[in-house]
Formats: sequence, structure tokens, C-alpha cells
Amino acid sequence: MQVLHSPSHRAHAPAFEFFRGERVPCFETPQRAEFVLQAFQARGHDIRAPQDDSSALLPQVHQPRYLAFLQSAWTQWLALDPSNGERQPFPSVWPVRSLRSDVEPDNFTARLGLYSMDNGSPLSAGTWVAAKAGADAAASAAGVLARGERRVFCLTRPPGHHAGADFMGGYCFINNAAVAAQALLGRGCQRVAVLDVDYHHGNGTQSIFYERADVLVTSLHGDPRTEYPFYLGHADECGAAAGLGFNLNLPLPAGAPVATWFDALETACARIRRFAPDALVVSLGLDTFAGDPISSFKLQASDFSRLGARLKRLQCPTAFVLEGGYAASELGINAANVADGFEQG
Ligand code: Q9C
Ligand code: ZN
Repeated sequence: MQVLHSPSHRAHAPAFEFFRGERVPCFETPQRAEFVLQAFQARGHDIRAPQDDSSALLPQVHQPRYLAFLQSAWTQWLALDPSNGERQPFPSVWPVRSLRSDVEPDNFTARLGLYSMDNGSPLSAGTWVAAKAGADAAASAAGVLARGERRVFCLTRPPGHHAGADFMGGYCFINNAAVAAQALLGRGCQRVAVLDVDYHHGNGTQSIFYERADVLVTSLHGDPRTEYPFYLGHADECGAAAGLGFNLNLPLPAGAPVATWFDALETACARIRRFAPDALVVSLGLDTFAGDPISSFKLQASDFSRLGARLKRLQCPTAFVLEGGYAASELGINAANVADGFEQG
């Protein structure tokens, strides 16, 4: 299938994150995408550069002041102290509950906290360039489907589904799946379904479309009572206002067996079928893999082929968007198995 990929992803390469109180090497690395690219090349897929610019779509998904901050964040960080080029900024204060988020502080770290849900989304010099290239791939995917292709794969990083309208989080900066869905609506689709199969609930995607009936958001994920992102993703979140009934969460206990996961996939597929979408966006996290270092589902490489084959049976033009998955050396096989399962299924 057509695989949209830009080498610009490499520009996002922070050195470390915090894990259990320690500085550790980042889990979300450039190497992840390189492994996926190698696997797609080895299996003869059609790797192409994104053709469309997402600039006009981004303000339809994200708040303009958040985009302005993200685009200039590294420059602002360097302006504080030229030696900051050797350091990474992290937020340390957040406008929770009674605090105000309408006034943008002048202080850089305070602004970083305003636009972050956690301290787990490290920035680097090229974060904007990489994230923008990912959004361009998502926008381009809509174009590929609009021109009549039945499937397309966005081989992008950093991931996107934790990023909300005005915040980064969980290694995510721009919500690529939301950009793809919005781009599809702009290219004549009346209804778009999102299926998020990343281990972690896609809180950003859910919140962006929560009050809308034109985008159905469905998600299978680790129960937020124990799993990141903790504060969203429960089964009783069904959408609101015009969007009531157009959000479906299927949280599963950490350690859930593979059969339970595929049963939940059937439930999501039944809801998608009833919605009768014009296109499907799959937030394809591969951190459901048994060997993932930060997640606790048990899918094997062959289960990703089964996933691809099942999604083909929805008979819907489908854009896959890469999200998480941190067993880097197995990521390529698992991603290509989804793609090949879809093509052959
Ligand atoms: N600070 C995605 O899979 N943090 N994001 C892990 C280390 C949360 C995962 C703990 C994991 C976010 C796109
Ligand atoms: Zn994840």
C-alpha cells in the first residue's frame, strides 16, 4: 500500500525523559520509524513523500495560541540561555482546576505547563519540524483516499493521539489522526470513524471530537484507572451535546488476554459499521504487543495480521496513522503485518 513518510521525523530526538523519578533514554525514538520503514521496504510497499501541506488544517484541530507556542518553543528556550541547546525543557507547574488557563504567562516554563498535560513529552530542537511533517502526512493521506485508493499508511512520529486542542502529552504534539479525520471531512466525507487501538486511551482525539456527530471515536485501551492517561478513557464517556452517542470507550484490564482484546475489537467494529462512515482513520498504536516495555497487553506478531484482516472487512477507505509502540526492533514486523493483513485479508 502507499506509505507516506518523511525523513523529517528524525528532527525530533530528545535525549531523555523521566521514568519512576529517574532520567532515562526516551522510549519514543527515531529508530522506531526506521525499523518500520525497513520492514515496509522489505515487503515491497510504495513509500512516498507527503504531498499536502497541513497548515490550513491545523487551526481546525488545535488552538492557534498552542500552535504558535509549539512552533517557537525551542527558539524561546534558547533565548533564555544559549547553553539551553544542551538541555531539555520540562514543565513543572500546571494550571489545574481553580487556576486560570486563559491568560498566557510570560514565563516560558509556565507557558510550557499551560500547554502540557504531563512532564512526559520532551521537546527537542526539531520537534515542530517533525510533528508538522507528520501532520502533512495525515493531510496527504486524506488526499490519497479522496483520489480513490482504499488504504494508506502514515509512517510518522512523534505520535499524536494524546495531543488535545491546546496541549501536548504522552510523546504527542499534533494530533495526526484528528488532522486526517478533519482533512477527510474537508474532502467530501460526511462521516469519518476513528478507531484507536493504541494501548493508551487517545484522550486528545476523544476530546477534540467529543461534541461532534460527524466523527465517531472508538477506542480499545488499558483501563485508565491503572494506565496512562489516567484521567480520561472510561466506559461512561459517550460524547456530549451533538456528539452524544458518538464516542465509544472499551477499557480493558492491564494484562487482558488476546481473546478479550479481539472481542472488544468486534464491539468497536459493530459500532463503526452501524455509523456507516465514508472513511476510517486507525490510530495504530503497536504498544499492545506482548513485548512492549511500557504496556501490558499480549498481542503477538501474528495478531497484528489478524487485526489488519479484520479491519479490511469493514470495507471502508482506511488511513492508518502510527501512534505508540516501543519494542522498536519488532515494530516494523508488527506494523507491516497490519498492512499486509489488510491487503491480503
Ligand atoms: N514517562 C503513546 O503511546 N508515559 N504514548 C510513560 C514515562 C506515558 C505513551 C512513562 C506513555 C505515553 C503515544
Ligand atoms: Zn500508547
